[in-house]
Amino acid sequence: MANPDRKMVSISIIGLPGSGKTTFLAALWELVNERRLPKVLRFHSIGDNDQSYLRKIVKVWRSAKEQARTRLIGLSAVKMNLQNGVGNVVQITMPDAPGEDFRSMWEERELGRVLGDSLAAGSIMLLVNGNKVKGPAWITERATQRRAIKVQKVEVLPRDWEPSFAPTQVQLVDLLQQISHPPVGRACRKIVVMISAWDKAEGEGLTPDAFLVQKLPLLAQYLEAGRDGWTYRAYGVSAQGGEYDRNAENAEKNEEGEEPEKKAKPAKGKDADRLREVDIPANRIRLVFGERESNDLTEPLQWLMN
Ligand SMILES: Nc1nc2c(ncn2[C@@H]2O[C@H](COP(=O)(O)OP(=O)(O)OP(=O)(O)O)[C@@H](O)[C@H]2O)c(=O)[nH]1
Ligand SMILES: [Mg+2]
Repeated sequence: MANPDRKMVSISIIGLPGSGKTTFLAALWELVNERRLPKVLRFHSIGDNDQSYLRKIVKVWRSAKEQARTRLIGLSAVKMNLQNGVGNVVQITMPDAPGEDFRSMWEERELGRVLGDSLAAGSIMLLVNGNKVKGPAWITERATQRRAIKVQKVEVLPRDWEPSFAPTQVQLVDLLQQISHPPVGRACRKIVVMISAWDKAEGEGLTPDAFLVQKLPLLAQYLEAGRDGWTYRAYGVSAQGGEYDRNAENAEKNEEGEEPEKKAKPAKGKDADRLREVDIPANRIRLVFGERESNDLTEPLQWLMN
């Protein structure tokens, strides 16, 4: 039976395939269980939660290996009983869904019952891989590039448009619009935009807010305009702290042609050895908010809950 003193909070972690959802959850679980580091929320109890999935992904995270694509496992329920500095206990529910489920909300206009129920209420954490943003192709930019390299415009045959051709930000804005209205969800909620793989994105010298405005202007303007009543914050997160070793199962998929852009990359992550040597593994984590940096992944959860 549910404990009456315990607050129940649901946070839906959403994002396209490869946006860093599973890695974020693994890093969060590592951090809340790490007694040596200060944080806003820490582990309280197992309760009646099944934590086998969290234990499994944390093991992979600690070994500095990339997580398996969640589509190979399917949606997993994730529940954590956490406690704040004054002893209040909160049970946070954050299901880990395959990014393909969010992609099919855009491409096929389809949504399964279990995922639909989890998106209906509560706060949202939107993961966007800062290393994989597919930007719009501007005609003026293309023309300038052609002039610079002195290449004539080639006549391309018209191709039928498919939803998968849409830029990342178009897919994400549609996703947020869908979950802001019945029958899927409701408006006026809190959202954290987590720009993941921040170690790859930070080289541009932008704050997470500036990254959002420059790289995903449609998403930034949609949130800012407040039409669906979102209250938002943007963070940059490096849940691994750098590049982990590739997962062989994911590589196998690539060889079958599903994600060919990764095929040529080496199995060894360039930062993996260094990260495995960090004394307290949770110290690999980095979270950036404005100009501030910490490793407290529970701070955005606390903001989403209040
Ligand atoms: N460099 C770097 N890469 C990261 C970081 N976090 C995640 N990644 C990489 O991003 C890719 C996707 O990470 P996942 O956590 O599996 O993403 P996901 O959203 O769960 O993906 P699906 O399960 O397919 O929906 C993997 O190659 C990760 O290694 C990070 O902090 N730094
Ligand atoms: Mg995943």
